[in-house]
Order: sequence, then structure tokens, then C-alpha cells
Amino acid sequence: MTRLSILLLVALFVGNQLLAQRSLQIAKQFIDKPYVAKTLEVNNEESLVINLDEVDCTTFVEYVAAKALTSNPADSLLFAKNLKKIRYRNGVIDGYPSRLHYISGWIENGEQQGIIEDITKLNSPSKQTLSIYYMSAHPQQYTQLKSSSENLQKIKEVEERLNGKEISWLPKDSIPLNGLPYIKDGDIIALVTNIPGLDVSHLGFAVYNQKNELCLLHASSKHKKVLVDPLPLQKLLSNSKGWTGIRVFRIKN
Ligand code: 2YP
Repeated sequence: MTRLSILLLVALFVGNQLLAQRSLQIAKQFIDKPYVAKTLEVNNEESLVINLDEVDCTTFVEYVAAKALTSNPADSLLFAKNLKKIRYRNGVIDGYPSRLHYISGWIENGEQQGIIEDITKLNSPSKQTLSIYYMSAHPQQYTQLKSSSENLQKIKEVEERLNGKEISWLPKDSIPLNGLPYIKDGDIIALVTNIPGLDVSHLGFAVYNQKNELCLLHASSKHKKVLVDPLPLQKLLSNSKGWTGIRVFRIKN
């Protein structure tokens, strides 16, 4: 490998870490905003919803990631373009099924768009095979599935495409209180779940507190707002029966 290519790789690595730090700065600006679920379910026709004042775990991460990728904060068109890239398959809105409802699909799309890096894949040997059917098994929980058999069929096809894929993860008993050297401030943390048919049941950002404990900056349905959880991530995971581990991602450009 030439000196130039080494320098380029280092620059790329440093650049993505700076982007992660920028993500954390932006995420902190959301602290105390209220947790509100289903803010994207407001229109009959699928369209780009931007509601920075009421967030759930996923929309919080999406807005922060889109802002982090938008170098000029005043460029609202570029922000909307980046948000579409993150939230919709190939960045194209084509009805409800084109939204990336499952985090595994959201990640796969982000990797294909070159804006998300799977840190767990680079560092953890642990693998699991996806078995995804939650939405098609619970259509009554989703307005657009209850009202449309066409949407339900398309979501089933999305689930079939994801099923059987092998993903990297980190089981909760291998996450120290002080985190791991490769988990950086501002990384996206996805909480892996054992809920049947679901891959991930929560999202947030990694942040190390003054005691260098790895914590979660997230839109919390328990605390009803965005906060740095008072419990370190290791404790959050050990207190929860539904969370089995994490997947770690980094925004890149
Ligand atoms: C997602 O749920 C929804 C998307 O349809 C929605 O429910 C699913 C499979 N997807 O566009 C998106 C934004 O509202 O939310 C999230 C949900 O987490 C909630 C929002 C939270 O903890 O605040 C993502 O899927 C992230 O983890 C799961 C979780 N859904 C369920 O637990 C059913």
C-alpha cells in the first residue's frame, strides 16, 4: 500500500470520527425535546415529514444524521435530500413500503448510499441470522397496513428480502461498563431485541460520561424526552429482558 493510500485511509478514518463527534454535538441540541411516537404517520400519502420538535428513537437519529451530513445548516434543501436518503430506500419516496421500517434495512440502505459504516461488522465476531416478520404479524399496529392489503403484501416482500441475512452484533454480556475502544462518542447504537420477528427495538447515540462509562443519548419513551440516560448502557441492557445486545454504526460521507 503506497504512502498516499495510507494517508488517504487515515484521513478518511479521522474524517468519519470527526463526523461522529459532530453528530454528538447536534444530538445534544435535541436534549429535553419531547418523545412523541408515530410523528411520521400524519399523511395519507407517504411524504417527507420533518418534525424536529417531537421525536421518537428513530426520527431523532434520522434528523441528527441528516443534519450531520449537511455541512451548511442553512441549506434546508440539502437537509431534506439527506433525510430522504436516510429514511427511504435509495432515497426515493414511493409509498409507505419505501420507508425503511426495519433498522436492518435502514442500515443496509445507508451502507449502499455510502453514509453509514457498520462498526460491529469490523470489530465483533458475533453473528446472528435475521428473522423478520413483526409488521406483517401485527398489521393492526400500523395504520397503513390495516388499511391496505397492497402495503401489507409489499412489507411482506421487504421482510422476505431481509430474512436469512447474517448480521454482526455484540451480545450484552460482552459490553463493559466503560464501553470498548472502537465505540466512539456519536456512534449510532441499535439495541438488538428478542421480540419475535423484530431485529432492533431501540436506537440512540453513544456518549461517554465523566466517569468514562458508555451511556446512551436517546429519545426515551420511559422518560418521555431526549436525554443522556442516567443509567450506563451496560446497566440498561442488564436491566432489560427484551434487549440482548447492540449493533454499532458510524455516519460517514
Ligand atoms: C420504527 O419503529 C417503525 C417505522 O415504521 C417508523 O415498527 C417498526 C418496525 N418500524 O417509520 C419509525 C419512526 O417512527 O419507527 C422503531 C421502534 O422504536 C420506537 C420508535 C422507539 O423505541 O422509540 C424502530 O423499530 C426502532 O426500533 C424498532 C421499534 N419498533 C418496535 O418496537 C415495534
